[in-house]
Amino acid sequence: MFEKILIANRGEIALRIHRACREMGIKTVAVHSTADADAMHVRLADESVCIGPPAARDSYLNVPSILSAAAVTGADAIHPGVGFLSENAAFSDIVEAHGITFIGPAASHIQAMGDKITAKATMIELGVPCVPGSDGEVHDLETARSEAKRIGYPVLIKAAAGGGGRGMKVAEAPNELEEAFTMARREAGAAFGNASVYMERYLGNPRHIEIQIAADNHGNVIHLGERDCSIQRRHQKVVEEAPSPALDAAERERIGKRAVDAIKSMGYRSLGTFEFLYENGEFFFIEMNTRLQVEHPITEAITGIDLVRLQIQIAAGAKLPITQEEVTFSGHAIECRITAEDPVTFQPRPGRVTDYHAPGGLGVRVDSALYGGYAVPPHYDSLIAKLIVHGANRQEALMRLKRSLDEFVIDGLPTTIPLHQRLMKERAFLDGDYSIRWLERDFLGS
Ligand code: MV4
Repeated sequence: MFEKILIANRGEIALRIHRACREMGIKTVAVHSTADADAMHVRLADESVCIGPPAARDSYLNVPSILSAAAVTGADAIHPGVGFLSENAAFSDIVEAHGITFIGPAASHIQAMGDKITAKATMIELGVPCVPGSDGEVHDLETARSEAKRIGYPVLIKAAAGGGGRGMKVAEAPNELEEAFTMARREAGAAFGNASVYMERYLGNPRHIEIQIAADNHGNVIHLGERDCSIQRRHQKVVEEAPSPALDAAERERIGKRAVDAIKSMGYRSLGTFEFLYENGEFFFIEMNTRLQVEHPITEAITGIDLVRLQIQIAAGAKLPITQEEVTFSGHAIECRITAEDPVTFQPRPGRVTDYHAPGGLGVRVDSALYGGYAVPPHYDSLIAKLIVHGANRQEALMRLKRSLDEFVIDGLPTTIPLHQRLMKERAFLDGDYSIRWLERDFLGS
């Protein structure tokens, strides 16, 4: 097992990884920007190294700085967390080239899944159901026209390097195709330095359901059920729950097995997530994430498995400690992402926390790096806390969530707690009757 892990991240996720390391008897190295010198992840770590100025590109994305920090402290592994360098194949390659273990999948798998066209081609090959679409990249308008005609309108044009909705354009009818195709290519080129696009049938009202998998280096693979992440705004998830209110055990087992079989054929190792759109009882693969996810705690809640510990054990070469038959799903978990934003306009509003009280009690977990007196810096993602509740069933989880939100005190800056409190009174949410469109279209009305 590793003796010392460098955590190349910040905020609640850095803390989450630190906690797993501590329980495993592994020393931790925090890295931080000058803006994060008094951050909680720095305070708790065994050692810390300043890696640059506030801007992420000069610190949390500064590869030479992070490698130097690992060398100086003698870390034998690097955990990239989420975001930042977590899905950067070149980073994982260079880490490994320095004799340090990258806690994640092989660089080749990060690379392959990072290209959405390759990812989709791989899944089609392996029998995972995908959204009907173009045969790979669409190079020109003429091909776009013939492919759209074959697929059927409305169609969606997507960036191969995409994710997060950038470079994505809908064409409802043939007369919209030229503009959508041109705009998608331009946006993709500007955002990713890669203008290549592909096409899919546009699904109007799906749910976003993702399957968590874990694979070791010895060919053992399990799935840990699904998370329903349909409650989102502008491609930022707001609430996630597990299990999905839309699935039954038979559907879970069927799609879980498909994902497990695909992972086995790929020879993939580490944690991974299959993202699906789910509409009219059908799953359509869209993307695969090759990292730990922000919403992993809801899976931990219903399975009792520490996903970060598992990820570290896998990276160290261990076999999965359990088989699929030994995975049990218990109760229901919901996560609210609390951000330092105006709860109505969603404008980021960083500031100093004057008073802080986190809720507690049975089935309540708070993952946050906040403390009283802490100044939330303006340079990074506005996520400041995740409230995760677990109950014997969805009803109990909802009851606990409402109570915990009422108990949560974060004073000194606006947060989205009031938004979550309003959500908990919405019939559609309480009934689990929502799609990826619901929050923006029906609840926020924007
Ligand atoms: C789609 C789609 C509808 N039809 N693909 C958005 C980001 C990227 N990861 C995939 N996305 C979508 N792909 C087809 N063929 C709708 C979305 C989408 C979405 C997906 C998941 C969660 C939230 C979303 C919000 C808007 C659009």
